[in-house]
Amino acid sequence: TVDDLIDRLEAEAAADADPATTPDVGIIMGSDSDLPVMEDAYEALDDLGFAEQTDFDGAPDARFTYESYVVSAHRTPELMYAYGETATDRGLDVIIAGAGGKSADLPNMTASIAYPVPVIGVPVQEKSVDSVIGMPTGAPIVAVDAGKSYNAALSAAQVLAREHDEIEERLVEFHDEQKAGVADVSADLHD
Ligand code: RP5
Repeated sequence: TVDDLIDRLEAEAAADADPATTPDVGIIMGSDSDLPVMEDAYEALDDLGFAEQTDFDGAPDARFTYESYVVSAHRTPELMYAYGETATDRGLDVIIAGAGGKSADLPNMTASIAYPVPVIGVPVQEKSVDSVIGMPTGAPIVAVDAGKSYNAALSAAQVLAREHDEIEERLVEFHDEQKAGVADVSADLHD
């Protein structure tokens, strides 16, 4: 139940776990119908060598990990509050939050609740952009364009790279691969 999930988040926050064993990136989305868009964030993090972490028990599969939950601002506001309020104590360094519709409130509300943990908002559709980015002065959110959850994950990794050289190296490698890809495509044009 939602209450069980809230209890779990609060227990993890109280556990004072070693930050090296907790998820670094939290991915949340308003509905499982957002998954086809949000899956690109998982893919980007996987590409960078992160692993998905489903619980705090035992050693994670990789040094850097992400978790994901469906958290609805409107259907489960208590869970949204619990997720945002426990973010720091649960060891999250950055949150990616996606929501769709015209009232895509999960990213912006989570940004306010989890502050100062940075939140990268993903408007799931074009019509969700204003709702996600429309924050008052003093209440920041970082956001990508509609549907660009892959870039949200790259941005999350950039945040982590300020602290972790390993992630910075992976990001530079990724960029180099992209450059090589462009060069290859150019070469193919003249074949
Ligand atoms: C938003 O409402 C969700 O983020 C989703 O994009 C949209 C529709 O949700 P469902 O009705 O498909 O669950 O809050």
